[in-house]
Amino acid sequence: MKKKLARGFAVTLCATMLLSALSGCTPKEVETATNTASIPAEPFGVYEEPITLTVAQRNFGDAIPTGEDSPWIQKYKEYGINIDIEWSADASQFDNKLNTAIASGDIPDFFQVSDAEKISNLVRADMVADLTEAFEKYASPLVKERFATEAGKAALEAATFDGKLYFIPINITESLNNMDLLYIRQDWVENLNMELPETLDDLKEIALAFTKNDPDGNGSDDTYGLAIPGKDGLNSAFFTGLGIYPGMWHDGMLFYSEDENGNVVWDGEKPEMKEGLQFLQDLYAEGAIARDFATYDGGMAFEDLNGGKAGICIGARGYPAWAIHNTYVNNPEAKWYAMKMPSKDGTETMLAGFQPMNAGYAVSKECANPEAVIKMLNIVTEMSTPETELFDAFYLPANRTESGDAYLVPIDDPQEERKSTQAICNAVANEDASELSEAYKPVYDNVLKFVADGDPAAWSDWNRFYPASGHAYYVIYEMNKDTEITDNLWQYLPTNTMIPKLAVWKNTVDEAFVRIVSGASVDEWDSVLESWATLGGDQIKQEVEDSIK
Ligand SMILES: [Ca+2]
Repeated sequence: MKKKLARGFAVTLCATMLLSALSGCTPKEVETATNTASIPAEPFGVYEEPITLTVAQRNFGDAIPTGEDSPWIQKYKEYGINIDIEWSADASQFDNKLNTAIASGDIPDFFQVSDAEKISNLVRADMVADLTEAFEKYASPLVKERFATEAGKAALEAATFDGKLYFIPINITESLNNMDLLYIRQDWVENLNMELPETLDDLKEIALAFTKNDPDGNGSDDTYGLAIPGKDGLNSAFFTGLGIYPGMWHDGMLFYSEDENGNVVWDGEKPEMKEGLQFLQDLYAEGAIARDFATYDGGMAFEDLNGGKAGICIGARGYPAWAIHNTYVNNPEAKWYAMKMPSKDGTETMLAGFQPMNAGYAVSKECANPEAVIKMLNIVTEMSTPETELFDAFYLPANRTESGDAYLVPIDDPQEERKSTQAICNAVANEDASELSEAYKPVYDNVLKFVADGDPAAWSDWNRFYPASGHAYYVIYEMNKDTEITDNLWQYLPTNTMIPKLAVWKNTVDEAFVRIVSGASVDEWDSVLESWATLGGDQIKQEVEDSIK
């Protein structure tokens, strides 16, 4: 898949011209930095004559200083890199301030960009440096190794425009990390003498029994099946049971795939979409979904789950850590079982691959030493990775309490969660933590502690990391090792034409979802799709098609 400049730019031209017109600025004419050639290409080479980089920094109220006193900034100094914080802002104000800086043409040497619109504006306005050569020459073997992973390669490609690398991608994740799971009250299933679901029909039967057959055995009609966190709870993982992925992904984009004729389609256009809506409508009609789910937020859904009112939910691998962790505290009989969504016929459900990054570091075209940012990336990576010469446990990701913005150029191993899960699960299986990194020993201790004495404080680690089916992280990283993943045909951040259209579309879909699940005809979905075609659906589909030619 080769990305063309036209993908992001022809379509963003108007927005950027508007931006320039409003601010009265035109893209700056700047010379390409020429002094990199005289510096030997050493990934950790110290600048004999210290250089200074200006930076814009987001603040998160971190415990560790994020300003000049940051241990990271002190560390960079040892390499002859002085960091001058030109401006900083709270996370809530940072984007506004950055927009103003971009519009006025006055950007610092480097800064984080976390949305597609700014990324394409910066490239279109020719304000950011081409990092291709600096990355090639200066990136350390370890950094290159991280970017050589499947997720790393895809992220680099997403940050490459017209063959030039303009951003250092961050927040790179493996597709497996985005996999949602079905969580089900196993103790209720057992109370009702039922079996865990193998098909969607089984799941429906269980949801209805949770609603009607007193699964908690208290003699009162006080439970229901599936908790949905509000009208935008059109949970994509639910539809994976039908082999489609119609929901909005985490960076606001839709999932596109090819139909049997090889045409690009949004998954919501496939016939399985109506099947799924019918399934949910059936549950709602029988009271197995809360009557007022449309007014729910996440907190209300979690309250129902933790309070023993609802027995099924669909969500991320972290749910046992922060969403449903109080169920066991409230009721030591409660057992949450994590599993992949069952499918129609009991075969394996699909896994969907997302676009691999949602943010990046940009370097100003006026920065005299773009390679210094690559060096900082090398230093951070080395210092936070055990078994490297520069490693210092203080900088280990698991030991850091500050946000990534404090150390300015973070790149964590995209496979970190998979590797740590495997290490923890292996250690627990062998009851031997001698090979386990210090950072993961508390998790290991908790898993064994829960096995020994059922300590509620140890429940969420046990529920996630115990090496057996039913345990969230084990299910995701160990039981899916060889699972084939269907990648979204669109692997980039949404373009400027997509962003506003998708925001409107999301509202339309949310409302249609509520209407249909609450009882309107499933055929209403056809007219919703017709309106989408003219409101942007066809145009976006064309962009997706063009991107894969
Ligand atoms: Ca009951």
